[in-house]
Amino acid sequence: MGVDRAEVKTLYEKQGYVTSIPILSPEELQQARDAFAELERKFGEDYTSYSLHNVHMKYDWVMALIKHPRVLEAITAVLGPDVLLLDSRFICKYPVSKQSKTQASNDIIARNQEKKESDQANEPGLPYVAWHQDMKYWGLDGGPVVSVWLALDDSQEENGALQVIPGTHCSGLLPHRHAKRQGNMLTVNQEIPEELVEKDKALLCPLLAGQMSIHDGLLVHASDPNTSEKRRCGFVIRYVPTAAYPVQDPERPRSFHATAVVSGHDKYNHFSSKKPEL
Ligand SMILES: O=C(O)CCC(=O)C(=O)O
Repeated sequence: MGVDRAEVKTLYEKQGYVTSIPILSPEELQQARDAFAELERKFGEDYTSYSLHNVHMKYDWVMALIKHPRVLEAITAVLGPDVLLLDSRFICKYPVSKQSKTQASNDIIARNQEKKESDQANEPGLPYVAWHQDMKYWGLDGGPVVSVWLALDDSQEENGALQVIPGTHCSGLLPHRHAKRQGNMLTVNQEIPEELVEKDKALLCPLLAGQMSIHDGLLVHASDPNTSEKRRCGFVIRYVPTAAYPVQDPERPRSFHATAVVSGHDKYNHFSSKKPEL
């Protein structure tokens, strides 16, 4: 099972994303799922839904996913040989029956179970990810950001798989505002106003557990709530070429304290001064 680097690069440049790239063997997938289950037991699901941020600094198995040879084969095909890990986070949408009252009231859940899926996708309160571009959040220049979405569970329409609008990586950075609908999982609650999102062009990126999709930092993407009884856990990894550098935004000061060179060499050291003293 290898990655066709030329195909990945061509598709990525054309569409802004590539999906269904096989990464983990059945044994590797099982190990990752077991290790994640241990974190769920230790921290609880309210925490593991979105707060496992940059835990590659703590757990070798997480760093191993980031440095997985097949992941890096695809990433270096797109970014070239010198690559820096910027950030990582698990994003886990739990089955509708397990979501806590802070995320959705029991009344909403009970009503959801009787409603059609199309209605459920618009239910207020259930965790979802609003339409956005990753670049808006990162504030970088000097190179693109590539995001990996590595599936630990099958990710389908009913449990809120990623959706993308192909080609939007060529549209530049769109305006963002605070999301109007409750439940947006994004850290700063950003969203692109709906009149600027061509939702009729959106495509779902379903993945089997162990596969990944990759998308450009300017690609417009989102995901609906999990209205099923199946967990949807993904590991999101952001990579940049070592030539990229942080842009200071006085409205949103940022620190990059979890970076690491994962391929090639870093002759720039743009991020190294941002690391805390050990
Ligand atoms: O996990 C999701 O549903 C959204 C992930 C996302 O926005 C991203 O990978 O950039």
